[in-house]
Amino acid sequence: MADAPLVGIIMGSQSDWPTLRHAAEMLGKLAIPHETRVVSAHRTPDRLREYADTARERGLRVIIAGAGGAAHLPGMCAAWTALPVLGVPVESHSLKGLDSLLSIVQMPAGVPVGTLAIGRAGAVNAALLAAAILATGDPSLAMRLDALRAAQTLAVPIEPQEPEAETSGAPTSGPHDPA
Ligand code: RP5
Repeated sequence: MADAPLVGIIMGSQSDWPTLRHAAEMLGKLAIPHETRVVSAHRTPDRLREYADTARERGLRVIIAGAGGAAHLPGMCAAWTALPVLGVPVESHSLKGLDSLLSIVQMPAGVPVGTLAIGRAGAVNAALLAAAILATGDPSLAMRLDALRAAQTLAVPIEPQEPEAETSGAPTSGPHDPA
């Protein structure tokens, strides 16, 4: 039987998956059990309440919530659970994710959401931050995280390489990938 998920990845729409899948991939690399769900603050408010309200008793320790535009999902999730909620602003078509970022980051005092960068970088870093939170009580995971960081360091070339000569061992594929 698969291990019970420790991290829940929720997203406001199926259209957010190309961004949030990067969080799932990083959790997979670190062998952290996780689950993925489409949960919309606006379109499925009851699903959100049920998800967040039962998250702790189901064994989740951290929630990664990604949404775009009027991105209320992370904040409303944090309203229903005291688990750490990490918000990923999804890049929107009209405002390039600035709307998502501002919707997620400006929480009122008392209901925190740890807000990451817009898009793919934010999704990857949300997974790494979730791993760091879990690693405070899991020495084996702490070692896996250290090993990943060491491999990432080794993969940074001293001199810039021509594109065809590049070999990427780092968890990110490039600074300009907006997804
Ligand atoms: C938000 O609206 C979602 O998180 C998504 O980023 C955005 C657009 O959703 P769709 O219209 O593509 O379903 O709620």
